[in-house]
Amino acid sequence: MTTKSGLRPDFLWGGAVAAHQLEGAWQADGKGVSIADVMTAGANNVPRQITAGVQPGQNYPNHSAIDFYHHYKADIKLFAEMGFNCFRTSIAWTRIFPNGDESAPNEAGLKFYDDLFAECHKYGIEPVITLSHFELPYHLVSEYGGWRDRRVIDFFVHFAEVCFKRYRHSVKYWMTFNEINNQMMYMNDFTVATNSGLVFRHNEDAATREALMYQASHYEVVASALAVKIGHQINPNFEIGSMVNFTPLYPASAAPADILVAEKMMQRRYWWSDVQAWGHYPCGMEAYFKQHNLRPDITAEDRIVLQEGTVDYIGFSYYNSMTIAVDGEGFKIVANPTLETSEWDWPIDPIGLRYSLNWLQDRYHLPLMIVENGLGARDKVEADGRIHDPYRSAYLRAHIEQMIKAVNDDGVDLWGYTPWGCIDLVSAGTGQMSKRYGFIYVDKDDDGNGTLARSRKDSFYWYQKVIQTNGADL
Ligand code: P53
Repeated sequence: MTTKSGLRPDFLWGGAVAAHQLEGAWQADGKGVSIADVMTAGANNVPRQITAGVQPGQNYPNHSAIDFYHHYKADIKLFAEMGFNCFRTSIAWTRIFPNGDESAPNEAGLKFYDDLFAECHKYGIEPVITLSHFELPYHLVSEYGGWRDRRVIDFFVHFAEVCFKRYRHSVKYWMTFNEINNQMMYMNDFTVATNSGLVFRHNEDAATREALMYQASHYEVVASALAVKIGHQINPNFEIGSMVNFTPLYPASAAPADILVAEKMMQRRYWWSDVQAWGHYPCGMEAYFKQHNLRPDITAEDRIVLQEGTVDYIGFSYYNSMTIAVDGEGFKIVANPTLETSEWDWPIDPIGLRYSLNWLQDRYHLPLMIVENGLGARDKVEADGRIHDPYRSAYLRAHIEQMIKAVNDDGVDLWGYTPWGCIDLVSAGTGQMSKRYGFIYVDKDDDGNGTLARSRKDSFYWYQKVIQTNGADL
């Protein structure tokens, strides 16, 4: 059965956030320090620094964020007013295990999410939960070197198991690792730190970085598979998905060398979801490891685990496409002259979303969920307090149109849509507040000043109507 738009009647409409980007309260009720708590503020093209522990005099925007920890009741009420029937957030690992390697969880942290999920259910809002969204306990980074250490698998699996048991009746939709494939950009310090808690030492050159990234990634896909397996034992009705950043790579021209390099780089970018969906490494990656003399520690037992813990659906973020051309032995990312870009230089490509849905459906034959999409933009508060943000609804409208085409014309099995940052929060990439995604404005600036008051933007009412009509009235 479908509705007028063609979407399923139980289509999941909501919004997405991550604990570290909105909760604040970084030391409340026994919470430990996470990797996000040592990320300084950056700006457009000014990278955030990862400091060695929390240093005096630095600005760490995630420490207070928008203080959702103390505002969640009022915020969820606003989500309910918009008509959300789902809400994607993450569980801050350090609220449950402050250091990451304890055996007993922190009851106060578990209780916070009991209350949060109960508040969602009060309004018929289904939580969609990411277990690890750039929130590795910092202790695991400083003492174990992050995911370069196999022991971190057990710490994660223990964390997952505790959450699955505690929330077995309050959460049905889960994802293991947020944008697990970002780290393919292993030369970017921020990306490897957020994904895997990898902080490279000075003597670790490019080849070492690459090898460690594959090692950490392997441990993560094993941990993910173990979590899937245990989760299904705890509650067979759980739907546990992977979560990849999906950025299709378009060949810059019809030259066969460009087509091939785009295809090869797609293989290198999406092997994480291949493993999570298929239960084994794609042959192209096995060949790549051999060719490059990469010898990740992959045991025969690991390979069995991978087979036993395949995911139920594919969750993915979609913001933009990228365009790639062959460049000597390698490749380069080039501008796509057919696309406009945002103020933060992200291309805007709604058709790319339909392309992505087709690609993922054909590759995995699994249900899909768009768990992030959106436009980071500056907003202006008018004298009367209103916020006119037609650029935001225009961006989302164009993407929802393509999503609906993918469902109706291409037969894609799509469960839901949760645009990113439904309430303004701290940008992951830049640490800014001024890069806003929300339907709900939060009064706080990049220097941390503001009342934290919430107000409805014009897009709030637009999205409310979209949800009310299940996507028929855009
Ligand atoms: P911001 C890089 C590239 C694409 C998506 O990003 C990314 C990142 C990491 O910065 O992250 C995802 O806040 C991520 C969210 C993040 C969102 O996209 O840099 O899952 O945590 O906030 C938007 O504009």
